[in-house]
Amino acid sequence: MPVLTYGTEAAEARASGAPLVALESTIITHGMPWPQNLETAQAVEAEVRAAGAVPATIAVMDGAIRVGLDAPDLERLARAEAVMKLSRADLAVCLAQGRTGATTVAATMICAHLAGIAVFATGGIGGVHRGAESSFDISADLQELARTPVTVVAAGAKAILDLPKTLEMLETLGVPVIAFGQDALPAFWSRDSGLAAPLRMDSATDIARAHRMRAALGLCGGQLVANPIPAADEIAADVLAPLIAQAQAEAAAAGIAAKAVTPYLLERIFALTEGRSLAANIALVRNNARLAAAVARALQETAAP
Ligand code: PSU
Ligand code: MN
Repeated sequence: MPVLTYGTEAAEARASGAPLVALESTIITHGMPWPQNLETAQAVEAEVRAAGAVPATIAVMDGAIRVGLDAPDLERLARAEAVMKLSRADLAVCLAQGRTGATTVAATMICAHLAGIAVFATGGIGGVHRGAESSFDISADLQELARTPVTVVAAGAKAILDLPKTLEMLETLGVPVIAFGQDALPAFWSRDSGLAAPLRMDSATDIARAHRMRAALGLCGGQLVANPIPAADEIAADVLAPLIAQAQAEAAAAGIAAKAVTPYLLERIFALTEGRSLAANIALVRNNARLAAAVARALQETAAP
């Protein structure tokens, strides 16, 4: 069996040259509860289609990388339990053992690049965790952005992280962090992190040009487009701050570590906001899907310099 397989819609898009947008699957299996996870995955795919591109949700199923999940597969993944959370380190092992795994931002970038897909929409990337100076917990997403040439549209890094350290790390790694349509770096559930973004762009065409320019210069790595959540859907940062601190303290007390940290914090913040964080999360992923589709289309119209 080939390692890389395509869903029906993605295969058609490849044949006809239609613009594709990659979507991750960890958000489905580890980021949201059933059944909102499936509803969100379907809604995000619909946003990409409505914006004139073709969605390709990526996961490992039955020992193959699946680029584009047909409807029954998407539902099977959303219902599945004991799915591996795959980053760069885990991908080959999951495939070799014929297991099912959900791809994080890092693993989705790798698979998208293998499939020739240049644009990827997610919710928020992983980053430098608070307390990383003692835990050393820094998401492999950051390294991946430094080495794999995919433009990732996210609502910034998740606000549960240490955002100043995450920005410093991205700068060190040479990753362009581009706020879309504003000067401030967005903070996932909130539009403004209180930090200035290093770069700003206001159109999908500019983002596509910068993507092509990096390739022309032979620079490895991708770009992070930080797209603020729509104003109507945001949760103010000062409302969230004490809840994030509480979730963090609970995670520490419960001894949560490594891959379990991000899913644990997201679930606790969901409970502490009485579901508001999930509604915001859904809104921001949909918003990112729309922008990613616009970038994928613009890339097709942008010649290499
Ligand atoms: N965005 C969301 N929900 C999520 C994630 C992102 O809205 O669950 C996932 C992504 O797959 C990201 C991962 O790559 O969390 C980061 O995990 P870690 O911090 O363990 O690297
Ligand atoms: Mn981690």
